[in-house]
Amino acid sequence: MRQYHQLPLVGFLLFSLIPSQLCKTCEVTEENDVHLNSLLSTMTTSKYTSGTQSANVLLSLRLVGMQNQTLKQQLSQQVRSSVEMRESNLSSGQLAMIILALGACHTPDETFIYDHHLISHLQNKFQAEIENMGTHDGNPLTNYYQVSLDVLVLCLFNGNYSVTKVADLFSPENKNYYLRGQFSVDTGAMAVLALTCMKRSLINGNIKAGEEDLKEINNHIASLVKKILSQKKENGLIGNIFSTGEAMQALFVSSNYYKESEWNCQQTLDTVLTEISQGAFNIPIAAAQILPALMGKTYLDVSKDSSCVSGSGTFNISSHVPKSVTTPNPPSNISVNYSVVITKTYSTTVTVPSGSVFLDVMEEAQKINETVFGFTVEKSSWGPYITSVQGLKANNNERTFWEILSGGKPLSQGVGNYVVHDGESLEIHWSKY
Ligand code: CBY
Repeated sequence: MRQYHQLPLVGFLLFSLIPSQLCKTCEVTEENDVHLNSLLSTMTTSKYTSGTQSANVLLSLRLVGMQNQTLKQQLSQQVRSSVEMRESNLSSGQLAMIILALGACHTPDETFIYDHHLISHLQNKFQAEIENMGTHDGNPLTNYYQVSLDVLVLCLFNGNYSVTKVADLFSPENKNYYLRGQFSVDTGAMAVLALTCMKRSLINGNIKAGEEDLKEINNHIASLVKKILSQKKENGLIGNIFSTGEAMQALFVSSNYYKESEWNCQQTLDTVLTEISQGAFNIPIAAAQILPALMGKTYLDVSKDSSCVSGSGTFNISSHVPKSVTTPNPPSNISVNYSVVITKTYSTTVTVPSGSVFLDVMEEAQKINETVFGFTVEKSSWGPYITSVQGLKANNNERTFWEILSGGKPLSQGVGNYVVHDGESLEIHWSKY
């Protein structure tokens, strides 16, 4: 579809000789700005309900050198007030993401981090994750994606943590890398970023540790990179569409751990661009998590002085809002089967307007029978998250959750985004991850 400049041989040779500390990236060319613009308008035209969501978007915009000062100011304000209003309620990874966003680019936001002692709060929250693992069969309070974010941020912002302890925690055999028996690419990628930050600090002498720790960290990175690459699909996506951006970041910073033939970055990039044009990244956090990789940036760039100067051209955000992907059919109703599965299955048929999402079906079913289909929901940065059905509550200490499926297959979107189809069989299962 797109023409790519052939690197002349000399350039190619030079490229192969780049010292291993540098990243190998592939980036979009100017002719694809249109795709990036659609991501940017998803991020800029949304209403932000959670501080973490704003933080993710702010981080992304700062990393790629977006010029829109007013928007960045607004986001930064939202992020700071979410800390002032509910610091103690934030989970460890939420706080880590907030620090990452505020600390990117050496803006006055940096002072906020230190005035509010956010690094020492994060140290405490990270400590609580570790303690919970000690008392609850190795299960953290949240999950390993967040624990990895914690370590990444403690490393980037010179917080205190034990290198030996972290090296042990991040052993690739740890069950927390797996969700429903599947290696979680999102989680593995975040761990590679955290471990790479630690490795760099050790090599630069910023932190002290024994030879053994460095060796262990190296082995973990190697093994995690292998696992990430093993999740590469034929079309180049890694894991699924929503984990690909983070996987790309991990592969950018670890290019000396795999052969050039093992990953065709360009193919991955092309597939992502096609998916963007089909509206796959239509929620702000999804757009925010893919954008840095498309510009060859990673979360490790946060510590660099140059991380926030924009590249050649600045984006030209079109003022028009992209059309919603759901075609505005004339109002008509569809009917779907809906079941709650615990040990017994409870089923019903529900009629909803076409274009409805999974959550609408659950609400209709709840109206039919509150006892059987009653549920509770919480806001998350990815949209609504189901916390209980029939009063049965998901519990991280027991690794239980409510899994959503269609036609027996787990969905890769949440209840607030998955648009249901006529005649579909939807289920929500009491599951273990
Ligand atoms: N973020 C987090 O703490 C979440 C980390 C994450 C790995 C995350 C995916 C990746 C990311 N980039 O943020 C993650 N999901 C986790 C850890 C979990 C578990 C959360 C519980 C815990 N211990 O903290 C759990 C329970 C296994 C889980 N995700 C469940 C679900 C399902 C939610 C259903 C419900 N009850 O509402 C669901 C819908 C899968 C299903 N079929 O049931 C699900 N997750 C999905 C689809 C996703 C993707 C969202 C994609 C989208 N477009 O909405 C995801 C990006 C994500 C969010 N989960 Co989880 C993974 C993917 O597809 N690549 C840090 C915080 C600061 O933001």
